[in-house]
Amino acid sequence: MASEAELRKRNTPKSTNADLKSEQKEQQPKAKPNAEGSRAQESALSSTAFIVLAVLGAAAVLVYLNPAVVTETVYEFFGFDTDAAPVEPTRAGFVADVEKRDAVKAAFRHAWLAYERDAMGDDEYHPISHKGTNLTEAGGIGYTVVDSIDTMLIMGLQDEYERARKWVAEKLTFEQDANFNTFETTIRVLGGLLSAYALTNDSLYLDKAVDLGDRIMPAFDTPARLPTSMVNLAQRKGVRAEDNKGLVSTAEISTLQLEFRYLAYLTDNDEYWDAVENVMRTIRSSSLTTGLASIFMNPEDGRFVLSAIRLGSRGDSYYEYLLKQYLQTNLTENVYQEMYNGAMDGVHGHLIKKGQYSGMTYTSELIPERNPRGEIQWRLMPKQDHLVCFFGGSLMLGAVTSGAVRHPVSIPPRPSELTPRGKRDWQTGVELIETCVQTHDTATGLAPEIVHFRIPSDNVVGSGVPQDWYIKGAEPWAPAPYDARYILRPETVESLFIAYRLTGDDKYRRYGWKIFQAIETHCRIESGGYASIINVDQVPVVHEDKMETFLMSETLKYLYLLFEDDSVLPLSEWVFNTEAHPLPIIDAARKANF
Ligand code: DMJ
Repeated sequence: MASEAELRKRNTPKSTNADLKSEQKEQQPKAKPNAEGSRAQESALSSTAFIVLAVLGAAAVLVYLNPAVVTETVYEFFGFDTDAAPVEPTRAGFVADVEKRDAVKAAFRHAWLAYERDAMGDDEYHPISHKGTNLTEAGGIGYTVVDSIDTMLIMGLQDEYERARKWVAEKLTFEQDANFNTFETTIRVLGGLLSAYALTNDSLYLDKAVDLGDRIMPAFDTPARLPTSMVNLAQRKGVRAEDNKGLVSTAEISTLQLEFRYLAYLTDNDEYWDAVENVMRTIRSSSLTTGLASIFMNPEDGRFVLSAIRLGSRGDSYYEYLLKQYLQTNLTENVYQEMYNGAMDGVHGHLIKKGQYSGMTYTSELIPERNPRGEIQWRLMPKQDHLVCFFGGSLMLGAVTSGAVRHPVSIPPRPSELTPRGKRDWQTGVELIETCVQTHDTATGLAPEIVHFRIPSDNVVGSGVPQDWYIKGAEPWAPAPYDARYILRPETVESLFIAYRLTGDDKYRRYGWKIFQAIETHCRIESGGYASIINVDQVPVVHEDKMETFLMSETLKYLYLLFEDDSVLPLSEWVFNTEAHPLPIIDAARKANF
């Protein structure tokens, strides 16, 4: 942070003195040799000079502290499309908010130390009963430890990190004869190991990642080469999930790519790359003409199965990884840009909606139904999962990369730096983030798991303008529905972090701080750890005895980075996997081959 003297120095713009002098020059010939008049004129002159200096000084302070506000004002004044192309991109002046950043770091320690005390090495933590559990009876696979390691490195928690590393070195084994979810194991454990390796260059993590990757690879042995939902790590065997008739989730099979591609890059073993690229090839050849993807596929024939289309569960990270694969290889694999652009056109054409009362931007789902004649019709369901809140930040990130005329763009981007698609996506991204922030307008200040938006057929009665969104089934006399929970999810703060990095607009930090304070007030367990709550609209809250691993891997990491200097993990050099594990942008010789 600049000292006051430094600020003052910077805030005395050169033009101010010059302007003042020319003003004085102009005034001199008009002055009458009358003493009183001359005193009056001198005093008028010095008040004018004072006002000019004060206004220019205030403007300079504003520009220095928050360039985005000024840029936005200028954009708004002249209209979004009227600016001239800059020769050089502009950049917001990011400074860490040390106090808030360190408050988040303290929260991480509060979570980690409780877990370490009560459950070190167990996959999951229950902070109220002070217990840990494993995902299977066979034993743990480092779900919480590995998911948390890179956050410790980023936060500079050296002692905690050393102990976690020791556990990985001495206790972590994947020789567990049980079925583990292919997607979750990849994004949390493989992603965590690869990120730890990228941040430290410590071969321990790469060796473990290779071991785990090799055990997951047999999951791809299906007729269509789409990975099974589960994998037995000791038997090295893919296992069809009993639920969903052996079908696979689109998001789950298309959210392994960053991890396996980076593993291939590090090891020069193209088999990892081929396995995940095959999945993308199959998806592309089976895709709907709208660019959208149904949430289930059949691993037998590689085709989409008639099922819902949404940006929430089972759909979300398909869209996220289209963009991130394009980012991972530094915008060189055009097929991902093409798929991403097609998907974003589909999303805008079919899923983006406006609330009927306050005009909030939200995303709907499409549900396939058969009409009485047996024809398929798609019904719009105005339901938005908390999970969808990653999408605002993702759209903004896509706008400044896939949707940019040239790279890098200014911070925030100037309209002339974005393509029409980029401008559209930026605008929708900004609006969706506002919507997600507004869904925190609850008794606790935390957003529910699922919100519904009102549509005209709801026939809302009563006076006044109702809020655009509501929690379905939430009635004062009834038990809280599933939708009303907050389970420490990261998606809104993830978007706030990205939006802040791309704009420098302090409002994103203010939103993030409010959410952090609500977590502190309602989810923090005094004896250690944080717990989910079962109803965001009930105070005092009722806790659920679970601390999801993504609190430490994602929620607190994104909050920390929101208040950190932007030289830490710049978005031009790192791409975050869907569990917030940063992986470097790579100059891979290998490119998409389809
Ligand atoms: C995380 O495990 C990942 O972000 C995943 O993509 C979906 N959501 C959870 C956190 O909400």
